Amino acid sequence: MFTKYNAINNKQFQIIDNEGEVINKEFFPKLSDEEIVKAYKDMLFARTADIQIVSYQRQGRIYTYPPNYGQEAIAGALGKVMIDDDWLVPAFRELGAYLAKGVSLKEIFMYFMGHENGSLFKNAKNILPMSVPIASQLTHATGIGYELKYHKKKNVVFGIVGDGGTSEGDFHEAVNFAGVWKVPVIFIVQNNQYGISTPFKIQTASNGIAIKALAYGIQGIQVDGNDYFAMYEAIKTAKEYAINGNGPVLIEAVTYRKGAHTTSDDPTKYRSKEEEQSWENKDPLKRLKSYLIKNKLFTEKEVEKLIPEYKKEIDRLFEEVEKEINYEFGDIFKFMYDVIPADLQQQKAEHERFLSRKAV
Ligand SMILES: Cc1ncc(C[n+]2csc(CCOP(=O)(O)OP(=O)(O)O)c2C)c(N)n1
Repeated sequence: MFTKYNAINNKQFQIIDNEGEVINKEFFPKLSDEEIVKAYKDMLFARTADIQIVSYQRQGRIYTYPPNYGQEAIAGALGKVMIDDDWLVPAFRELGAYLAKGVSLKEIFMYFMGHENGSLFKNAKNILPMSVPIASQLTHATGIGYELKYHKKKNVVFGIVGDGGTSEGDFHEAVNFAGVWKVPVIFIVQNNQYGISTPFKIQTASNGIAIKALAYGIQGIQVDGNDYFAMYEAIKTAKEYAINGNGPVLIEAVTYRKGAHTTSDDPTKYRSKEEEQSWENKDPLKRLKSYLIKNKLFTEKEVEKLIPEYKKEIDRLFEEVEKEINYEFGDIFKFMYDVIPADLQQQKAEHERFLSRKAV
């Protein structure tokens, strides 16, 4: 695959078109029909959860959330390739991958409700916490990769970052040293065209991100990030390549953030309806659904039946969290320092005064 699709010829790797038609039979993945249906269901579940979480935020029941919609094929494909022993070093916009790793939806809710236990990831092995300081996670990914290589382990690290994150120094440090040390790290850049309101064309003068792999002396490939099959095949091939001691791979997954950056952002301020519409045809769920329907693996009716079932389950879990979650005043000051510094003590005292006045 890397002979045909690589950073030098800058040819985007694709397997299905916008209508779900297979246009690249040579690389069609070896997945059973059941596995493909399951992949679609997982992506649909992630999207349904996303939409529900945004609505909880609008109801004032959750603080903030970075919607994933439009990007589900990347996390879905990664979730399928990744095994328990592989490491997931996430950013914050890959819900399907956390769920595949064993993170519970309840933990995700708690995280965005500002609760400590939201980062416990109790049943997930080999995962770091979500990383909001953009790209800082990638140096950890390279470090973990070093350990895997040192101990001759047969597993890999998946380090996730956005297009905006590639402009950070940490991206350079992480990818550069991964190349020098030839460690088994797959860097997946979710190029969703925006870093908040900054469009990709002013993020970098480079012709894409995959091409940057060349300068680091590593393998790079640009993939249609809205094509589940292409993402699956690219990630799987990259994993085999890295496990066989060939070093890291940089995957640029070209996609579109259909929603807002977070629930406190309004994308109508910086992008046009026409632009949004043009990406609508490339929607990853639509494309995979078209494939399934064409191949008689699934029907529109079945999809319509699934969504309310998923919603019900998601609401049930959210209501459980609302009942279980228990904040105590002072928690916010408690967990960062052994001895609370003077400025935080002052803030704590001020807040206590505020609450006592509010009580009167
Ligand atoms: C080091 C750092 N600088 C700035 C920010 C503020 N910030 C939060 S998200 C974001 C944009 C990230 O864009 P991108 O990496 O493309 O990821 P996306 O949000 O599109 O998934 C910025 C600048 C931050 N969290 N961390």
